[in-house]
Amino acid sequence: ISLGVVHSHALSSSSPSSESLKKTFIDKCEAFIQNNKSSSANNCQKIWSAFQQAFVGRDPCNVPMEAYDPLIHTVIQDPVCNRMLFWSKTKKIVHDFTEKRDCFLTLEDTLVGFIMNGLTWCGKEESNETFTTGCPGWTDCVNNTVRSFWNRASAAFADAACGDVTAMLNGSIATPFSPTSIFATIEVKRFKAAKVKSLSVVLVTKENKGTTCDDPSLQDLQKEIEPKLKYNCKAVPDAYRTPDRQDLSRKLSDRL
Ligand code: AVW
Repeated sequence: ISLGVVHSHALSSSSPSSESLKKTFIDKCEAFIQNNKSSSANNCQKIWSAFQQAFVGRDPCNVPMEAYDPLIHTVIQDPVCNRMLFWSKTKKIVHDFTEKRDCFLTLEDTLVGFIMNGLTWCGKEESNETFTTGCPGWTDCVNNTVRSFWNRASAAFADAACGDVTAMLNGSIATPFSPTSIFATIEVKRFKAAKVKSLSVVLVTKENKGTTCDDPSLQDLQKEIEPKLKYNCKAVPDAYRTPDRQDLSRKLSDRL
C-alpha cells in the first residue's frame, strides 16, 4: 500500500477498499443520472447508504435478497412499457445489441443494474468494512451478497414490467429456458397479468443449428405464461455469426 493511499484515508474510519467501492458506486450513480435525466430525482448518497446497509457487518453467505429491499425502495425508476428486454445466457449478445440503440431497456440499463454490473462486493460479520475481493462466488452459497442483489434487482425489474415484454434466450444451449435461471425462477413468476400483455421470446440461434421454438423448455415457458399473457417465439440467427448482421436488429425493431 502506498503512503499516499494511507494518507488520503487517514481521516476516514473505513478501509481503502470500502472507500473505493463507495467511490465507484457514487461515480457510476452520478454518471448515470447525468445521462438519464428521467432519474434526476435520485440522490446517490442516499442510495449508497441504503445499499451498504444490506451487507455491511453481515456474513457474506447470509444476505437474503430481502436485505436489498431498502435499496430498491430508495431508487426512483420510471417503468418503460413495451421496451423491457429480459435475457438468459445471452448477456453479451443482448448488450452488444442494446448498446447501439435506446429502444430496449435491460436491467443493466437501469440505475442499480448499471452501477453494480461487473462489480463484486461483500462485508464481514462484526466489521464495518466493505470488501471487493475474497467474496463468495455465485454458487459458493445461495444467499451470497452479490447473487442476492441480482435476484432482488431482477425481481424489481420484473415487477415493473408492463405492456409487451421481450426475452432474448440462447438457442445454442440444450435448455434455453433454464429452470434454475433468474429469468425462470424470479422474473417470469413476477409478471403481472394486469400490466403485462405479452411475452415475445427471441431465440438467438446459430444458422439453423441448435434449439428451435419447439424446444421442450420453451413449451414449459409457454405453459407457464398462457393463458394469462400472450406468448410468441421467433428464432433469429445470431447477428454476429451470420452474414446478415442486420437481421437480429431488424427482427427486434419490427416489434416496435
Ligand atoms: P444467466 P439469468 N456463476 O445468463 O436468467 C457465476 O444464467 O439467471 O441468466 N455467475 C453466474 C452464474 C454462475 N453459476 N449464474 C449466473 N451468473 C451471473 C437479470 C452471471 O453474471 C436480467 F434481467 C450471468 O451473466 C435477465 O433477464 C448472470 O448471472 C436475467 O436476470 C445471468 O445469468 C438474467 O439472469
